[in-house]
Amino acid sequence: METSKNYSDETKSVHAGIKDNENLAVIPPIYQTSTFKFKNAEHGAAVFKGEEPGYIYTRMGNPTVEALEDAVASLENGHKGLACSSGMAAINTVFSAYLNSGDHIICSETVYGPTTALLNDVYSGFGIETTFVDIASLEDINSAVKPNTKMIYIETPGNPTLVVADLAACSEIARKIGAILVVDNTFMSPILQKPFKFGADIIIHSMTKFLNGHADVVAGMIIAKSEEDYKLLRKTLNLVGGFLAPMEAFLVHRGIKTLSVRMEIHCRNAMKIAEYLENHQKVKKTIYLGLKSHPQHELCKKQMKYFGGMISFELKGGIESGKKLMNGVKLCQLAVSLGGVESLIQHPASMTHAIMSKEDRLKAQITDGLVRISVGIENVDEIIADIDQALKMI
Ligand code: LCS
Repeated sequence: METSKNYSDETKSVHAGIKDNENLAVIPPIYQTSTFKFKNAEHGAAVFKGEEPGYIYTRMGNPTVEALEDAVASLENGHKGLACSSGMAAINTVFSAYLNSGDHIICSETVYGPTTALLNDVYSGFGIETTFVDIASLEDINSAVKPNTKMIYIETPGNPTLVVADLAACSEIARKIGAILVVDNTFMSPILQKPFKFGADIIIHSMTKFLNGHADVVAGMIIAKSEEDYKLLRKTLNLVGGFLAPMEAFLVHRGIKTLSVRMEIHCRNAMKIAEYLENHQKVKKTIYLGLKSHPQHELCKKQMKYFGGMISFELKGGIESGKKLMNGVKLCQLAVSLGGVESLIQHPASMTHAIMSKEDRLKAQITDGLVRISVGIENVDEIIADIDQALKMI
């Protein structure tokens, strides 16, 4: 299909990126090849120079991967996508492309633990300084600005405390200081939130999560808004090498066909589970963007379609009660990752965010008692019954 911007997200999920092919297969073949032939020496030289269209070598481009890139770029209303071998590869490619020694980056203090560690443990060694801020506070962001600030990097909502950034206000700050705004949109997916609409410059996804949706692939995506950004990012990705393999790209593209319906059920189920948790006497605090009690609920209504499939909560008995809950559930699986059709439960302080120092975790309000649920698309009453029987054991 023409990846026309005029189609709805429901239609794009099913058709975007799919092109007519030699045998008119409804699902195009998987180009499981590392390299491509040239017709002759002249053709090879012309393709390398970019004077003739064609593929060269899969790290530099592959039709199966390109189909997925077109699909996600279309869903995000962006210019072009760049598929990466993981979400971390996507993040690293963006940092490598835009940050140089002597630069400063403002990063949300609430991001996936390894993103914090990548800046603290790797990029600091390259002479890049990071200030971690509370992205809910525009004052905090403004006061972190330095003359050499080149990038503002946010996840919204942030992993795992679901703190929300005001996308329009962040892009305004970035524009004012001549920096770029990079948004990790993994928790929302393009169905629920469109960061380009609010002025983001680059979007990142861990496609391991909602985009693929089936917990069987690790993959990432960068979406560029302009040809200039795309060219820089493509050159960087070719050189740093974190390109996505064709089979993985095929699987993610297949997963995206059901993205819009999956997101609807994730959101519906999560709302019901959050209401159940909020009213449970053993639960101290429930964090869900759809609850009126979420301090940024009104902002969420402005910049997202629905409130997502992620819930974090704290039990009155702290971490010991949390452990009992995680050991007591039967239908929900005790595992990290998120965004798949199955409900997963995990403990950020000892799992996804264990790589951060306790001090950094507490600054980001990732308390030891916090438990995170990625709500799946199972029957919601059965998920609640599972949590309920586990809570009775505490
Ligand atoms: N961005 C976000 C918001 C994430 O949650 C993750 C992984 C990544 C980037 C990295 O993507 P990956 O390289 O794993 O594809 N988040 C995980 C989590 O919360 N549990 O396990 C992985």
